[in-house]
Amino acid sequence: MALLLKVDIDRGDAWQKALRACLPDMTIHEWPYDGDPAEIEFALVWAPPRGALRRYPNLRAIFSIGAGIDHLASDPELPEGVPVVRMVEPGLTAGMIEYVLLAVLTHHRFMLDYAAQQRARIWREISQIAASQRRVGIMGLGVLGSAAADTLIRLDFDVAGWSRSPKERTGITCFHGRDGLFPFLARTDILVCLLPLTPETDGILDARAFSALPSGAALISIGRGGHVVEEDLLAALESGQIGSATLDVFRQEPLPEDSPFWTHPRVILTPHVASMTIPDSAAAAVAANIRRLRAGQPLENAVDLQRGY
Ligand code: NDP
Ligand code: OXD
Repeated sequence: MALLLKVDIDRGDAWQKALRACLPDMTIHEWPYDGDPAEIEFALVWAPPRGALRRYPNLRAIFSIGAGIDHLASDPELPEGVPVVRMVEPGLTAGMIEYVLLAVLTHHRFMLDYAAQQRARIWREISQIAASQRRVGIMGLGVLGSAAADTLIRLDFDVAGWSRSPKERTGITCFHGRDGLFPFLARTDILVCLLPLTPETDGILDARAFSALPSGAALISIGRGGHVVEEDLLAALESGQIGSATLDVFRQEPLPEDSPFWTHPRVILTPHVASMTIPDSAAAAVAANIRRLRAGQPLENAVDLQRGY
């Protein structure tokens, strides 16, 4: 039996090496695979073409290369009854902590303003605010949101989180559900979106959400581009309601050349790299789950496709 691997072409070798080290008995076929479909027992994939995974009659689990599984859930022809597992691995979490910290500190310490002042040769201090006075709000208190929140708490930021179900977390003011959304936004100076993209969260960052934030709030959008209504964000940036933004994910990726975000003076953007799955640590997580399945134990981090994450 074999594992089908579909990753970015330039990461194939690193993945092959990592998987061979953790699963020495597994045959690994890289996408596209034209051999016997019955051989494929596991798929480890990012964004397979619609219906492609239906070809494999003996598929026992689909592992997403990334934390998000919207690239799979959006396939109406995904094979039925085959569990889908999202990526949870320490390398991906560590990378996300770094990015959130970098972005929060960038806004907290006015780095966009100082960069503009530098270009204009202006020497001017902006009054500093204590981290304890800076209210960071994290949408999505899952694996990544919680890890980022814990790090920010250690730096003394005033952290709140918003999730679907109620939570109690030391040091985090927790809000949940639709009723909790607007009170959460109202107390958030720096908003970090780390939600999964689901029918419920699509377009959640719209004009109403932006106007619920304190004037001049910063946005860090690193969940999925579909969360943001881009015209509403541009309008909010124009009016100053959103003072600055760090954007890593977009409705259309790669971001079209004519997008106004490329040159917006109040925007920092990166090409969907807030964090990346690290083959060595991720292969270990996938291998552990395959061993679990083979031993008749439940898979870890299997998603609920109905719920969308
Ligand atoms: P998890 O599944 O661990 O956490 C998701 C969180 O979102 C949970 O707290 C969940 O609430 C909350 N949530 C889901 N739906 C709603 C809703 N309708 N209302 C309120 N809260 C909701 O995911 P991860 O932390 O592992 O990853 C989050 C996302 O980050 C991924 O889905 C992906 O889109 C994005 N990502 C982006 C990367 C990048 O490079 N830009 C890299 C990796 C991930 P509850 O706890 O109640 O279930
Ligand atoms: C993602 C990821 O889900 O890279 O975006 O893990």
